[in-house]
This record gives sequence, structure tokens and C-alpha cells, in this order.
Amino acid sequence: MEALILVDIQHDFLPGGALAVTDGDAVIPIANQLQSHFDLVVATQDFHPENHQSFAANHPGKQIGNVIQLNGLDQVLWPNHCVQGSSGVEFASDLQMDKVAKVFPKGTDPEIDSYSGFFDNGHRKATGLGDYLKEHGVNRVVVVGLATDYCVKFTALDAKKLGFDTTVVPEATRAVNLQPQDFEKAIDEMAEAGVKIISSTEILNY
Ligand code: VGL
Ligand code: ZN
Repeated sequence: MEALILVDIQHDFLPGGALAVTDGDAVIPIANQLQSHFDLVVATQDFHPENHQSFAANHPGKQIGNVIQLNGLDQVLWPNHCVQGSSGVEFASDLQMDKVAKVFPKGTDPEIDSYSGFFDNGHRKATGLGDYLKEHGVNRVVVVGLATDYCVKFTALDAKKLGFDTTVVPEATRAVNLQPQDFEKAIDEMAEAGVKIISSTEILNY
């Protein structure tokens, strides 16, 4: 059983959004095309309360991009984004959602961030995605979405650690690139961890 994991394809990560990823909307048509090639499609949703401690605005005197210590973990400070109840938290309007069997919200605890779709950044609590995939007999996952250097990377690394045969399709991802090489670094880091890196054509032409 193969599952496609759509990571955080939400308004706030698209051009014009609160944490816009350059060219983020380019992932949508590929994500849509890929879906019919999978037994199961699931999505993760960055889903923060207004008082989330990853927001620079909740730390007077701190700037976006600063790194703080949050409950023992390094935390990059972001603009307010994907706030529950806001339009920015919604999935991209052009993203096909009818095949998505289940949505896994993450980042709901104000005290800890959650880049991975499987666990928070401290690996303290699971979202349920890992158990869900295993219950559905999934042994292989393909990860696409936003952003390559944060939520895609940590979702793929956790999938691999959990024992799934894990693939990332780079052209179906875009990076935040706080540093200019972060996209390439993220791809290299995933490859070194045993994540397969392939082109979407390898799936679409199969
Ligand atoms: C993400 C930064 C903060 C992501 C989420 O989806 O990659 N990045 N929250
Ligand atoms: Zn977030």
C-alpha cells in the first residue's frame, strides 16, 4: 500500500500568504496529478492557536527569523500564520481534496512547534498519522508540499524512521530558504537519511 502525504498546502504558504513560500503554488498541479496514482491520500495542516509560541509577535522585542529557546528546543520565530479560524489556514483553493481520506492537524499546542506531520518537534506527542498509515497497511509513502526545508523534510525524516519506504518529489515542494541553499541542503539531508528522491514523471508514467 502506497500513500501520498500532502504537507501543508495552505493559503498562508502560497504567494500572498502570511508565510509565503516563493513559487509555492507550483506544487499544486503536481500534487493534484499524483493523487490518482496512490491507494491512499492524506494531508497535514499547520493549525496554530493565536497564542502559538512560534510567532515572533508573541515575544516582544524579538524579530521574525530570530531563534529562541522554547521549552528546551531551538525555535525559529515566524510571522503569525495558519491561525485556526483564519483564511490562511485553509487548504489551497485549487488543491484537489476529494481523495484526501484524512487531515492531520499539527502545531496545535501553543508551547511546541510541529514541523513533522507525525510528531511535534520534541517527539513528545504523535499526531496519529503514523498509526493511521500502519492501520491502513501502508508500507511506502511519497511526501510532497510545503515547505521543503521544514515540514516536508521533517515529515519525510520521521516517515523513514518509522520504517516506511519514503520518497520525496523535489519539484512538488518549495522551500522557505531563510538561507539561499536551504532547499538543496534539505534534499541532501533527506537523501543521506535514506529517503528516495525522484521526479514526478517516474510516478506519473508508471
Ligand atoms: C512550516 C514554518 C512554520 C512548514 C510551518 O509548513 O514548512 N514552516 N510552520
Ligand atoms: Zn507553523
